[in-house]
Amino acid sequence: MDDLFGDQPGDTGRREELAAGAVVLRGRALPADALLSALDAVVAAAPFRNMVTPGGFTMSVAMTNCGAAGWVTDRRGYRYDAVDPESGRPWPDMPKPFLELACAAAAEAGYPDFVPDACLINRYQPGARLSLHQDRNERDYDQPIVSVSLGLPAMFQFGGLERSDPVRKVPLRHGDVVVWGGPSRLFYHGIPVLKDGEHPAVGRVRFNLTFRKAL
Ligand code: MD3
Ligand code: FE
Repeated sequence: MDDLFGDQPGDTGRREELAAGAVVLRGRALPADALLSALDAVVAAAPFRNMVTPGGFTMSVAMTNCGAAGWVTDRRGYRYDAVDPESGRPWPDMPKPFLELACAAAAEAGYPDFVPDACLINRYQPGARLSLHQDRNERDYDQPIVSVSLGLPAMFQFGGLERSDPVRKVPLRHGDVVVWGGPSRLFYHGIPVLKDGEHPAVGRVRFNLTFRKAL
């Protein structure tokens, strides 16, 4: 199997069961050229911004969205909105390479009917972090979340259904795709401070795309 991907790092093409319902598809987003060009187009229409939490903290992770709904936070709370609050316009359409990858990965993981309507795009520069949280702003927790990592590697942390549950660490690298469904859908998770580095194709940054059925 790995022979088919001779130009990619060793574990590409491998499928790892991280936890009940959580599947990593190593290197599933490679080659990432079409995704990265589509990302540029989304960001040109809806630039990255550091949003403010309801508690008044500016997030170190910069975010934008594409699709029918986008995840936003401000002093009023967390929610999905059809409109980019910075521009007053709808979020950019979900690019075809995004949608195709998300649907194919979900189908491989056992969710053949998954069609995302929201894609939250996170940008981590060295030093950025995302503290332990659950994703609970979506309507239907029976729908999985598909995440795609691009650029610098990160040590992803995930626990269980309680904030106090023990945490496991998993490296997520350029091209890795993870499908979070079933019991893992509401697991606490986060990204500790991103280490500095330089990715040959992406630069000094990590992007994460999370595909959701929000509405
Ligand atoms: C486990 N993003 O956007 S991706 C987020 O790398 C988020 O930017 C992280 O957490 C990132 O909400 C982690 C992996 C991930 C995404 C969603 C999940 C893991 C998840 C939802 C439920 C359980
Ligand atoms: Fe999350």
